[in-house]
Amino acid sequence: MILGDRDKDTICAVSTPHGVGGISVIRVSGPLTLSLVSKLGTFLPTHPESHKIYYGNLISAESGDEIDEVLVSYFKTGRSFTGEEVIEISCHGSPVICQTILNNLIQLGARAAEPGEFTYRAFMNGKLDLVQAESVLSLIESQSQQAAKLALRQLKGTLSQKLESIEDDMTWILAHAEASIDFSTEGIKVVEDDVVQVRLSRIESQLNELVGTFKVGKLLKDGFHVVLTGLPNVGKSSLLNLFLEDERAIVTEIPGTTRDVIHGDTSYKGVKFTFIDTAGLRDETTDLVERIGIQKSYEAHQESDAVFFVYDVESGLSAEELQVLDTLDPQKTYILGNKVDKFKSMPGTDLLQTQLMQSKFFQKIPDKSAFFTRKVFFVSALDKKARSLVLDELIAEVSDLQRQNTVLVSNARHFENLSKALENTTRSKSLVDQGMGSEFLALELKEALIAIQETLGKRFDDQIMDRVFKEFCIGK
Ligand SMILES: Nc1nc2c(ncn2[C@@H]2O[C@H](COP(=O)(O)OP(=O)(O)OP(=O)(O)O)[C@@H](O)[C@H]2O)c(=O)[nH]1
Ligand SMILES: [Mg+2]
Repeated sequence: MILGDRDKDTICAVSTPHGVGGISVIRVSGPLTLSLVSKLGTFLPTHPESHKIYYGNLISAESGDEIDEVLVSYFKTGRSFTGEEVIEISCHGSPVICQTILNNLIQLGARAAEPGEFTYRAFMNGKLDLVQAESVLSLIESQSQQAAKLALRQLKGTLSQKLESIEDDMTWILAHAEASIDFSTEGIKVVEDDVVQVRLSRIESQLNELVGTFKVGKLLKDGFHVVLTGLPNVGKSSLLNLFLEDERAIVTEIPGTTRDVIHGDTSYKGVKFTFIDTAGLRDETTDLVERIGIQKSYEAHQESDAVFFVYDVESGLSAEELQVLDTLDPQKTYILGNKVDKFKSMPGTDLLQTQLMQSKFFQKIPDKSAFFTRKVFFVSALDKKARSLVLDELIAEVSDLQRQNTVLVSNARHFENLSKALENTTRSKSLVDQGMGSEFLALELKEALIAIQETLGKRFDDQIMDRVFKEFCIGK
């Protein structure tokens, strides 16, 4: 995405979704913006005011035909999204009109913008750092209120500020370490090891905290992917419909009803959930379609954030079900005992505990009592309460972090860089502990600093730019 000379071109693109709409917005950015648009919109004054809207007709410079009745917003250099002179033309939302305006601008000397080029220019002109540029994309793509909130917080710079303060601390230590190297022959100590250790510990704990938020940050950004699994007829599809609040899957009393993987999205307390219903697991089926469905069901487990293992409380856990449980990852498995409506009183966990006791699955759980309070539910697909009962528990961790207003990391690139910075910081600390010279500390900490600076885009190369901006579409 390093465009070199092309950075000085005046670029244009439709910034609203493609297709028919009430209005569409065409964005133009670059040094020739006003002079080019003025050739089509002769109603514009020679010196328009920044952030003001002008109304008039656009006339084709070549044919003299009227193109459309439009509103033109003007943003002067230094006061726009990209930092350059920007005009946004709001025209009627027809692809034909948009294309005619773009063609006219291109004929006059503008160039069609590359994907993400407006945001790229904002970054190059210092309007946004790289973390903020990425949050523009997250905000555009956000599919839930919480994801949008998170992206907006990042766009406003909460994560960037935190990273900058870490960067300051690192720079301080590096400066002192380097000064110590210079004076080392004279036996002068520029800074005591204790002071360095305190700062390193602070950096380490801040990085640790940030890295630790990635799981939740990612869930907020992309939503929870939950797979419903279990033997045939236990009520997986009924529960899917309950969670989605929609009759999405077919429910019958015939075992083996669901044969393919069924997806559906829903939102709970502003968080996006994708539920995946799968074919009931059973060995004896001779039905080829069902077999493939069962295979897909196992594959879906791997990619999910949570697995809901559903069983029928009336019949209890069978040997076959215990076998299936053994194949699941206890970290992300929840057990849903379904069909409690068939009982007069709520069944306790005693029977389940006894049955689970012998299983490999159970042995892999570190905190068994927490498992029963947090991850076992007795529900009925006929009772709507089950939805909030289970989903509240799933978002408990998210809600906690949200309440504390923690800065969250939700982007894989940030996570990788911060994890690297954390490793280097931890190693720096142990070097100081071992009484190694400042040159070793400087070498190690420099790596950590680079990782932070790459995150913020204070250092970048083609590869980093490509990775960030390839996700964008044209007009952003
Ligand atoms: N009483 C009662 N019946 C239920 C409940 N949940 C599901 N059922 C019934 O159980 C039968 C099977 O339900 P499904 O939702 O199709 O079960 P499934 O697990 O998707 O079954 P397969 O797709 O065959 O694997 C249907 O007759 C449902 O009406 C429940 O909570 N209580
Ligand atoms: Mg089903």
